[in-house]
This record gives sequence, structure tokens and C-alpha cells, in this order.
Amino acid sequence: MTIRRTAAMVATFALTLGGTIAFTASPAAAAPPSSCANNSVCGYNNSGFQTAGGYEWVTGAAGSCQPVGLNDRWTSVYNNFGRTIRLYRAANCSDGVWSLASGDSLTNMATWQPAWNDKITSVRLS
Ligand SMILES: [Ca+2]
Repeated sequence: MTIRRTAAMVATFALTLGGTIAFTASPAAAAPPSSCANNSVCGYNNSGFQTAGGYEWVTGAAGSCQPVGLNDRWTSVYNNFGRTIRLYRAANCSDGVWSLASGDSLTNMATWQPAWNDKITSVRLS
């Protein structure tokens, strides 16, 4: 699992370099963390997108529901998927929903909304 994710990250970064001109042509929100690849939703165990303590990126087809690897551990999240995404507290995109527009992030769910901190289990890439 770890090896495949690393390979995917390299491929995504290569695409990012190739697409630099296209991306700078459109208005953008705050820049994503350097650890967060394009076309993905990045979740971090700690606040402030810190990679220490564990992080991951979730990607897939638009509209699909994806499981979170760091189940019930996300404290900060950045939506770098390019479309609105929805967060859920249970598997298969059930139990509550919180939408994040493209480029939006939650820097610390522990203070923002404790009921969601360390609760995210699945993501809808809508
Ligand atoms: Ca956490």
C-alpha cells in the first residue's frame, strides 16, 4: 500500500509540473500544502497540515465515495481535488456531511468542531 501510494504521488507531481501554466492562469485560493498532491483530498492526523504524525491523500473518480486510510484520525484537511468534496464520519459516505469547496481547508478540527475531529471515515469526491 505504501509503495503504491508513493508511486502515485510521483506521477501526480510530474503532472503538476507539466500543468503549471494552466494552473496559474486561473484564480486560486491559498496555496495547498506542499505535501498535498493535485487532484486529491489530503488529511492529516495533526493540525495545520503537519506531516509528522501521519497524513494521506485520497483520490479517485469524480462522484466516487472513497474510504479514509487514517480512519478517525484526520484533524486538518485540504481539498486539492479541484471540485467540492464532502466529508463523512462513517463508511460508505454516511453519518453527517461537511462540504469543502475546491481550495478550501480545515486547519484544526479539534477547535473548529470537536464533533468532527478524529471522526472522518469516508470522502465523497463530488
Ligand atoms: Ca488527529
